[in-house]
Amino acid sequence: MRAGFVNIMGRPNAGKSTLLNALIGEKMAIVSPKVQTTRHRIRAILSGKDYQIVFSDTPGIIQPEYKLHERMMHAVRAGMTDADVCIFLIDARDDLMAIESLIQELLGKIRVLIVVNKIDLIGESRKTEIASFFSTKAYVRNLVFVSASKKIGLDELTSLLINLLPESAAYFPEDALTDMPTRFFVSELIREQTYFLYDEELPYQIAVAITKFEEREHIISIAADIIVHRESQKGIILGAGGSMIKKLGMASRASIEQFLDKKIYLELFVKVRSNWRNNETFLREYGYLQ
Ligand SMILES: Nc1nc2c(ncn2[C@@H]2O[C@H](COP(=O)(O)OP(=O)(O)OP(=O)(O)O)[C@@H](O)[C@H]2O)c(=O)[nH]1
Ligand SMILES: [Mg+2]
Repeated sequence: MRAGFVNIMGRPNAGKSTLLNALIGEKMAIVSPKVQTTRHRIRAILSGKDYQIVFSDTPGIIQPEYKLHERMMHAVRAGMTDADVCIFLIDARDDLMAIESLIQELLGKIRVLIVVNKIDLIGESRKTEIASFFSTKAYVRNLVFVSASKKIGLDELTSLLINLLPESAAYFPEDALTDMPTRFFVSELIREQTYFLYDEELPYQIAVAITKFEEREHIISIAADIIVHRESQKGIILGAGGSMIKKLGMASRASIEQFLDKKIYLELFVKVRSNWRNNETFLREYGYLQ
């Protein structure tokens, strides 16, 4: 039996959350075309007959501008030190020198498994170029090419990970997918929809707090607050005559029902919490501080 912890890190938009979902085969982490989608360290567990891999998806590495960002980078650093294997995920089109400096600056002596994602977007010559660039680097433990969204190279990656893990008993029950609460995933699924419904900067200014989660026999009754930090944003979230929040509610409900495999009743409220991204009390309340 082999078991251990694998951390997935990398720059925003590399496809970390897409990779986690593809490896687990379930939607565990929200994904969007915009950068900085993931804010928490998200644990998801893959169990087989003789192995268990506990993955952590982490926020993309950025230069912190707010307390929220500092907490996001805290989640990245926490994952570095306690993992058996550190995956550094890159976009196949990334500037390799920039990736190298980031790895060296961030990781010091920790060696990484470089996973090159989005190979569906590059040709053979770029692949050769990437392979030769990393072939001589001391910080590289292994190099693997995948496409997370097209599901290419994932079995090879999983086998390699199992081989890199120490011999150990499983850490979690075999049927566990995560050790995080359902409420967390529900709030994330609502937040995910905001990336698709609202323009530009607004999703970055939003937090979602679940205020009610009541399981009844045939339905789960859920209420959530959409937190914004200015009064003007409240109007945008609501939309003319409440049209946008209605869309948000419908799209969220569909994705939560799919995730929980149960009917849900969802109520959304908008609350203004001035400058919440820099306020420790609010960050704690919305789950960004442990
Ligand atoms: N073409 C292509 N696109 C991909 C692939 N993997 C992920 N993507 C896309 O890349 C975008 C970012 O994916 P995410 O999984 O949210 O990226 P992330 O690294 O988790 O981003 P942050 O959470 O913001 O750090 C999404 O639009 C994905 O659909 C891939 O293999 N090929
Ligand atoms: Mg992500």
